[in-house]
Amino acid sequence: MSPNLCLLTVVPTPVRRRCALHYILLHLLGYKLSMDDLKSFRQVDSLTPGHPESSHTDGIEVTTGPLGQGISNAVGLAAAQAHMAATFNKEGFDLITNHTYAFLGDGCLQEGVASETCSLAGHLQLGNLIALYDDNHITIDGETDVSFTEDVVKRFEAYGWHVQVVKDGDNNLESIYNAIVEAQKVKDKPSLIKVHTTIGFGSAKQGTESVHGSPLKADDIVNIKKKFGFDPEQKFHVPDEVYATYNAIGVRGAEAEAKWDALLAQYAQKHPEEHKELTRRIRGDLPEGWEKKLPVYKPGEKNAASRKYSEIVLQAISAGIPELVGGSADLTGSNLTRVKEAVDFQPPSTKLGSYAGRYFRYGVREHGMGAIMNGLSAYGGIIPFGGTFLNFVSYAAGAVRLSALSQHHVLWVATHDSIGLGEDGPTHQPIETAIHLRAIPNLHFWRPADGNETSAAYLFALQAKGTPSVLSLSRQTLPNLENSTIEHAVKGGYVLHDVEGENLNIVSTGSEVQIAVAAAELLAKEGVKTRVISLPCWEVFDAQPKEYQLQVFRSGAPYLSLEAYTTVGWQKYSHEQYGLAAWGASGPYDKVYEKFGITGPNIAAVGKKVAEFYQKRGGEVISPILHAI
Ligand SMILES: Cc1ncc(C[n+]2csc(CCOP(=O)(O)OP(=O)(O)O)c2C)c(N)n1
Ligand SMILES: *[C@@H]1O[C@H](CO)[C@@H](O)[C@H](O)[C@H]1NC(C)=O
Ligand SMILES: *[C@@H]1O[C@H](CO)[C@@H](O)[C@H](O)[C@H]1NC(C)=O
Ligand SMILES: *[C@@H]1O[C@H](CO)[C@@H](O)[C@H](O)[C@H]1NC(C)=O
Ligand SMILES: CC(=O)N[C@H]1CO[C@H](CO)[C@@H](O)[C@@H]1O
Ligand SMILES: [Mg+2]
Repeated sequence: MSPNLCLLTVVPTPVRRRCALHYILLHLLGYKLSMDDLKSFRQVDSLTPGHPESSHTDGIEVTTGPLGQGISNAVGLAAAQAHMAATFNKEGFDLITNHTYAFLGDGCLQEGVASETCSLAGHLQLGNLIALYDDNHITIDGETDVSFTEDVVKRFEAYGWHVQVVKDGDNNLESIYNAIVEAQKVKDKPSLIKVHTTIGFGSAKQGTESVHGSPLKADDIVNIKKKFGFDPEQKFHVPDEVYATYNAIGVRGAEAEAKWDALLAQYAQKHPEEHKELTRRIRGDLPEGWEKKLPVYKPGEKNAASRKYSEIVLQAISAGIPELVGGSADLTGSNLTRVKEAVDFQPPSTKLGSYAGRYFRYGVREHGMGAIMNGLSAYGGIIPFGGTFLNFVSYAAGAVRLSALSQHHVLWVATHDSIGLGEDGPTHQPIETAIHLRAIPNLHFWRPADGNETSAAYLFALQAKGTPSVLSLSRQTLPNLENSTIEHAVKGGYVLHDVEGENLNIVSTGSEVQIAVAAAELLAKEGVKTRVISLPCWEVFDAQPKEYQLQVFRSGAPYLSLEAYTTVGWQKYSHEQYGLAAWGASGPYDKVYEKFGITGPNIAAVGKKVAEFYQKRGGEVISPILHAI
């Protein structure tokens, strides 16, 4: 377990001064941040980037920067604590007791994601969450009068929070302290402490937006230092007594940690099984042999939608992976994300479940779900997954990209993944979503073609510690394709249907792979020998040895890509592309596929044209993945 000096989780809001304050506190408290690190604030390759990054700097628990994410991550951290405590604390063993503290500003409260998550935090009665709101009436554009005049106290009371107001946060530090102590006593509600402050307190520019981002003038800095009793000549100087004061806090933290370690050791004696589980989960190791439970299918066996294959996987592995904590943004029935024996994660007083429950009812809050899952993952011991329609993963984009940047192990079970969802029409049919997700570094976008590929996607995604995955799953039924093994699919791409001396290759994903196979069969009858490549995950395929990649994408014949999305990006793996030129359409799904020409016969016709074009043109057809750099 990481050294935990204060036994606090502090989630900062992403404002420059607060980022600097956070780094300074970490330095004073003895985290691995030197004075030189502080001096290289915001410089390339420093440990003190412009906004704190959790995978980068010691003591940073979540990456914030986009406003509203930090407070939302805090809700996830607090929920994780409630869950882990309910799962592992025993009589006499109050092992998991963390409070989560978050600082937030006007900007965070204006962002919609904070409303989603703070509303849920109130419902969940997360008494261990304490948020301090820096109520300074200023954002970048100036006075909050121009856009933010709501009554935050009433709003949070309506969410079910315990709210306190500190009138003079500039001078009355004791009142802040007292409010925190009060908040700690409230066990059945999250707490908001609204602290009235003056931005840039002490500066000639205090109380104005100009102190938000631009450095203070030299003479102003001199005045401030004098005002607070510092020597204006000294820079980057910490008086010894300040180090001593903070050191004492560090020592207190180290003592608390030693005590905690002793408690954990006693727990190991009294509850050996639970201890083994808890420490395994915190290390982030999966239980041994879990993957043996993954379903495999015979060719032609039970056609099903890949969302259904996904449900079968979850049902098969859930009992064996207790850290898998699921949920859905109000699409449980459609998403098939809730296993039969699941208990809801709910405050016991609601009688709807318990904190030990492993199924979150996120409500219709996709962005909030994403940000909360990041917090659940950051806490440790939990692998969260959340269900929604693939199209609505876009609603959560702000949280999804932070998952990838912060290396959170989070899974999205994204169903209704194309025009194949049918009647709901273009508002619900993802077109651009896949390429957006594929463009995010350190994110795996999986689009399995059948049962085996769905098992492969879960196998890879659950083992990919430090990488979030989006599993794109169909609403419509898909056959189990001959030659689609788990071993093949975990490579991200493979030859599903091989021929010698091919005239054409079709590369496809998910529900369109069967259409590619049907086209290949029709083409064979016309003498156009066609290979079919299934490419369920670009990023995983791109990480394979070049030699393997070139076996799959060998030179010789043209490559045609087929996917019921925009063709943008497919140029990387193909010479010609077939997909959707614009939005989808509402109608029965097979009719919608027909409308856009994504059928065996039409793709065969398109494929024939492609093969003939390249034959006629002559010359060598080089693999689309062969490049100089
Ligand atoms: C999602 C998002 N939008 C915009 C910004 C740019 N931005 C950074 S700070 C800020 C204003 C923050 O105001 P407030 O939270 O009140 O902080 P204060 O200036 O009072 O410290 C804005 C708009 C951002 N970081 N994230
Ligand atoms: C919660 O508390 C435990 C025990 O004190 C500590 O090991 C852990 O790091 C804390 N978690 C967070 C997220 O602060
Ligand atoms: C699924 O994979 C297993 C082994 O991984 C294989 O035996 C089986 O034939 C595959 N099923 C299909 C439909 O290809
Ligand atoms: C499956 O693979 C085998 C061996 O490569 C091959 O003979 C067979 O034609 C393949 N099946 C299909 C449907 O491509
Ligand atoms: C496990 C689960 O929640 N299954 C549900 C899936 O959705 C169908 C209808 O949409 C329900 O009948 C199932 O109970
Ligand atoms: Mg402000």
